[in-house]
Amino acid sequence: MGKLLVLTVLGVSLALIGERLLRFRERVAAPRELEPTEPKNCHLIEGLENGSEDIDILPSGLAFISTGLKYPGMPNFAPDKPGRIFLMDLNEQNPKAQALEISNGFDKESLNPHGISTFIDKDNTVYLYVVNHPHMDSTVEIFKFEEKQRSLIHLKTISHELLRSVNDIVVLGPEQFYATRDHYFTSYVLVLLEMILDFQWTYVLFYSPKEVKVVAEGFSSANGITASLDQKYIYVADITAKNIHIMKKHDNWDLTQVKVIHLGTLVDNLTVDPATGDILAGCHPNPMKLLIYNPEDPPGSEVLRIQNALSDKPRVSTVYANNGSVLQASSVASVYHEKILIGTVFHKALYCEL
Ligand SMILES: [Ca+2]
Ligand SMILES: [Ca+2]
Repeated sequence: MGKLLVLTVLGVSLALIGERLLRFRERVAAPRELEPTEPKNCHLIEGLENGSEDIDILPSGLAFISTGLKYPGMPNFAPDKPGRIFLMDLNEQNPKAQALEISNGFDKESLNPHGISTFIDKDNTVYLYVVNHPHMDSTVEIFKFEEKQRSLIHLKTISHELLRSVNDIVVLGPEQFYATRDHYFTSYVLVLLEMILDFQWTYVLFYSPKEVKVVAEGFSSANGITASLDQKYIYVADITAKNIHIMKKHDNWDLTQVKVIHLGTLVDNLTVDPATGDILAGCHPNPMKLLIYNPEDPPGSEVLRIQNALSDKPRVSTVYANNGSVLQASSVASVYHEKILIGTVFHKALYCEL
């Protein structure tokens, strides 16, 4: 009887793993046919050769761009160079990307910037919050932006036992933010296992100096996060589940799910169009090509716009789609006055007119 029990348990486990493997294959191997789509007058931005993972644009048109992300399993073409934060003034006719100086004793060599979020205080001081992975750890760095000097003054490093494998943040008050955790494990082998078996152990965290708590969980891999214009709703991208969760924000900062919008493509960072409230999603249409990089057959890029996300029938349209011949691995898109800046995990950004 003992052997029969062992065989039964083994059989059930193998069947479960087999089913998860099949679902994983469906999730990552399914190719997505792309109809090439491009807005007007697109050109690549020089200076952002090491990627433009996340972009946050101030109401004044100044865009912050995080570059040089080193992330396990993702190609990096400048592994010895530290990451940097670039600035572009989108009011200029031909805006150029300029690296920002960082002051106040911050260890610039260890900067490995991932998701970013700006916060404007009541006195109009601009703060830039940066998810950092120094030595593959996860911290959130708070910088004060000095516009005249084009520099960032480092104010604080936030670390916490719940701030692990952080991907992106959205700041909604002084030192009050939501952050996503994209993996439960940190070792690459276990991360792969986690992806294949789809444990759904990742979450959204709320951080404030007084309270740190998990406010939403059960994501396959929580990635980009942003807030609606009125800040009543939080939008969370679940990259491997290929969807966006619309969450209601409560007074105690807890989140409850309103709905899930399925997009059928890996959804990375999210921004909101300041003029319309539409969600813009930087997406990866070819998961396998992203996981196994081949310069001869690179991963493509896709940017989707979601209109009326809160209504019964949100409308999803393609803003940009390319098979990788122009733009590889788009991770974010942000708009300002009929202009769009599309960032990528490891290559230059693309700037177009809408
Ligand atoms: Ca972000
Ligand atoms: Ca991301």
